[in-house]
Amino acid sequence: MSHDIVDFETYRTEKFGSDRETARLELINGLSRPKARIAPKYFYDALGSKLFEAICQLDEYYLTRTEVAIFADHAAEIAEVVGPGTTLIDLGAGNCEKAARLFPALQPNHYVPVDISVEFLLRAVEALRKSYPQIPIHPVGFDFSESLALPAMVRKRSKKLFFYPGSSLGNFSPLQAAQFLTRIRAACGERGGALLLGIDLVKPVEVLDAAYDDALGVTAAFNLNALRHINRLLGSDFSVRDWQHKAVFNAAQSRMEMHLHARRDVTVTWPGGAREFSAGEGIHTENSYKYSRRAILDLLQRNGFGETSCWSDAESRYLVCHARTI
Ligand code: AVJ
Repeated sequence: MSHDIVDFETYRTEKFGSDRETARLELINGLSRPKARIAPKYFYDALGSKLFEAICQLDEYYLTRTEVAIFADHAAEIAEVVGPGTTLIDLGAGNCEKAARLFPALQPNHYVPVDISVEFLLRAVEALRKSYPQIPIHPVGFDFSESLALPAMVRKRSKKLFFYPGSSLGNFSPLQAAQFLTRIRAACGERGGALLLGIDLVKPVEVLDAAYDDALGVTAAFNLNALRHINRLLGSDFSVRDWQHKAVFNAAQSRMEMHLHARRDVTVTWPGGAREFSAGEGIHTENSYKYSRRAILDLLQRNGFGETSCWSDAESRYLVCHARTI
């Protein structure tokens, strides 16, 4: 355990020494725009990660359980396509549950969970090591949305399988998604590698609305919790009570959007700055793009991945794809 912390700290200081300052500047930039916005990665502090786990248990949030069912129903075929002896690199591992469920079928040689929420990740890894003592686990804590600069001991491994489930690719704009896939392609190296992707599909708006504005209000809490996280990072004084969760489907862009709307006129201050919001004004906190099967296959093909195999559920709500580097 202590080995991981040292390992992580060393890596972080070398490569990402100014993470906190970068976050501060990025937040100030987003909050100061005419249309205020923050990146969805700010949902995921320790409480945010727990709230997301709770979202995954909601009836309305079909994504997680549909994906779980696809992986369970097609585990043998997926393992066949993947082949033996991979280094499984789990981007946004969270509680590592999804990858762990694939261990029996995939039998990876090595597991590399990557997540921005480090304490949460290390706790999950501790438990995982007890269940799978035979699989070497090398957790890495960093924000892979900006760069995929993995530690050398991971970089030099062959047969890399990047695992990017949970429709997280949907958080990127199509252009960012293309750039991200290109980075994964490069990180696979020249001896080839592959990507195992889970992505949400386009569907009737009522289903989407319910999934992003659930009856219990867990998604609202998840969205609002970003303000508490920002207060800690920025020293700002957001009062959660002043804000309201909004979810809306943007059909033109094929994306679900989450916003926080000011319930009254609000002034938010932080060391060195401030922003006024009038009642009803919003902060855009997330885009969750919904793809057609065609669109995702095109995106993969155009950005270095081919020989694609796909699996879906009976209602075509969700898609899992395996694609090799080309
Ligand atoms: C983890 C990005 C896939 O977009 O559905 C859940 C996050 N946002 N409820 C998604 C989320 C609102 C989620 N992803």
